Amino acid sequence: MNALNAITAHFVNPELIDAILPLGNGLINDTYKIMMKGEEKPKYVLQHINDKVFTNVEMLQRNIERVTDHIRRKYEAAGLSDINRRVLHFLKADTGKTYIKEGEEYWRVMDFITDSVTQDAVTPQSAYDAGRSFGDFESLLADLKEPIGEIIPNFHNIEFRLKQLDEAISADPLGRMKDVEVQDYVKKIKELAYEMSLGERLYREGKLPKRICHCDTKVNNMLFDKEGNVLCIIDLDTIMPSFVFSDFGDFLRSAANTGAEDDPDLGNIHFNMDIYHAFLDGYLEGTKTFLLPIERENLPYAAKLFPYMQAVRFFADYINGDTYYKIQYPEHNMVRTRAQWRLFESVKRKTENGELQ
Ligand code: GN1
Ligand code: MG
Repeated sequence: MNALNAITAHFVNPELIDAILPLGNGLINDTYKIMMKGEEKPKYVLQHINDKVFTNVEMLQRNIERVTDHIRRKYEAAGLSDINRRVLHFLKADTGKTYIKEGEEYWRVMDFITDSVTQDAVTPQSAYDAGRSFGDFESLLADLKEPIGEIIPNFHNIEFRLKQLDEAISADPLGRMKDVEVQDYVKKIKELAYEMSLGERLYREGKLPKRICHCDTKVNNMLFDKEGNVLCIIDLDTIMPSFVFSDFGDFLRSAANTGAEDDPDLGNIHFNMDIYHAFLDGYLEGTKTFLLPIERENLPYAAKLFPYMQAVRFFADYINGDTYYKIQYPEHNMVRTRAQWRLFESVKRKTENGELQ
């Protein structure tokens, strides 16, 4: 029995496993699909949990269980069909927990959602549906009584991310600060630091609440059915208290970008207004029972904040010597930084023109 089979054996009968194959392209965790003997479609998903990023695995799984149980109960009460394809379900291991520790490594297994696909691009129609889905997701969790831990403290706190960038600049382990382009990005980022920290200031002034958010609302963290309808929200690791800006802004960062997150050709990168408007309409519909005026008014700021914050995070990782994000080639984090910055500039210009409302 190979290593992956031995791990999976804590969750399912190993005699029935046919093959375990790579799945997806996340930047943090490694994911596999589990094929069972005599079945054509994958049955389960095996995931290695990156415990350098998610240091408290017990809290991580508790958060996810609370959220998925809560959503499942509401779907059941509403008499929804096909619930197993609409909300993730994690298997209990022979330890009684939804994860195991094997040596120094953590693993978990969930059901594979059949006949589903991920997409890297959206249409205005699917952007509207995504807005509804993430809005509904927040709305479903608005009355969750059990606490949800802040799994990565200060995850979307831009002041904290800027501080981490300062630390990277001081440490400069690979001497990357010698580069003129790198120095230029430091300058451009710092010039806008105060303006971009608006959310944290509103929070300190007691004007802006935190809510239970998904905090990684990239397009490829949704499953669609064959007809292109949103089926299920996945990648629940980063669910935590945050500003609604997280879910709104991070979705548009990937969905409204006409280029790739790491596009080396900056000419491909623009902020697509049709996607913005469609997503906004869906999101406002999904959140209408709770969204406050201060949250609504600042959604254009959120659209700007996320490419800015992601540029800061990729850039700090580049200066730190690529210790956080998986990279495919040595300059990858710098290419990502340029691409996110270009997107940020595009949104910023449109915000200043009054195009984002
Ligand atoms: C990471 O693993 P993945 O690709 O779902 C990151 C997000 C970033 C994203 C950039 C825990 O998400 O915050 O936006 O990469 N997740 C974590 O693509 O840092
Ligand atoms: Mg992901």
